[in-house]
Amino acid sequence: MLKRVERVKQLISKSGLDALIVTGRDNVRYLSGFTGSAGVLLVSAEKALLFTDSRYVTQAAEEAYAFEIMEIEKTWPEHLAEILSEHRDMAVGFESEHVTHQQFLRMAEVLAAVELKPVKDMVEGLRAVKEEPEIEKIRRAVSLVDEAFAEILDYIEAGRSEREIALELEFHLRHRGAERIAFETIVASGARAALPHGAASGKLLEHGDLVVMDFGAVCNGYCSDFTRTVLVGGAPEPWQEEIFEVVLEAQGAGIAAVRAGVPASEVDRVVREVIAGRGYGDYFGHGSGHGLGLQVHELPRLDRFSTETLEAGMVVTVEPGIYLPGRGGVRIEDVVVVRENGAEVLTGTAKDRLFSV
Ligand SMILES: [Mn+2]
Repeated sequence: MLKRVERVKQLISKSGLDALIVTGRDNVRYLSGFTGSAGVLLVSAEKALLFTDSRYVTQAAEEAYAFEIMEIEKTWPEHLAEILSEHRDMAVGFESEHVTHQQFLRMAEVLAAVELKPVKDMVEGLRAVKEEPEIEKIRRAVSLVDEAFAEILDYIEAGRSEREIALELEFHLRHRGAERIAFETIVASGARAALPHGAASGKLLEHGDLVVMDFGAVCNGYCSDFTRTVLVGGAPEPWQEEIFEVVLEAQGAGIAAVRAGVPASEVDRVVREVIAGRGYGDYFGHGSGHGLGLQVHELPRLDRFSTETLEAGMVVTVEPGIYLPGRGGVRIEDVVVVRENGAEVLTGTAKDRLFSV
């Protein structure tokens, strides 16, 4: 944690700030180690303070050992104002994406003597590049989804509902040690497989359905994210086989493009080129992937608007899909670590053929 605090202190001074107020829950956790739901940090060249309420004082002292713990009795802006009262004309950054409008009004009122400056993605930018122990936690979360997927294959059959499949998947994840699921489990079958984010519904699986399953586990705070598409019963129809092959080729091309120094948008371009080249460009709307860590979606983004460059230690998904409205869809998603000389694929589940169950 100390190294992270030192790095954010460098960013604070490089941005012309005297201090930073950290309110994003995952940013608080990343910098301090504190996992509770109510914590605000103040970081400056001299100070590393954690404000929390009486419920969390003991826990905060244990987890955030590098921070001075301040118990909040009123609201955190008032406590910050007391701490900063002797510092006039100070430039204090706040996380504009992690402050409500009400909190901002309160800050502006009680911190009138300091200059409040909105900051975006400062801690998120640090979080994008993982330390090896973080990668190990993600690796564990990925191994849980691999195991749960292997378990679910025997369970999937015509007549079961998407929600039953989701429940069973979530049971396997929790049973094997996941703290929780990383996001609402997607099980989308038949025509619903054309909905890129079709949360599991009461629809029953039918013979011949493609089923897109997208789910993740959280281990030690770190997420996994995984998608495979299976076919319920028998042999695929030609169109099912074709979109599966195109998605598989695009996903492979994307993974092959991942390397330190490559623009994140380049991975998306390569993926999109394969899909468009086969005539399905209009049926792939979302980005090709995203970073993951404490959050299931974090920096960098792998889409055409991304301005980030891949760096060694980033962990990203590569997840193209093709969605044919009214018919069905296919998505394949793996988690990879960006290394100097290419991608290290963490996901272990095979993908070279359409699973038929
Ligand atoms: Mn994803």
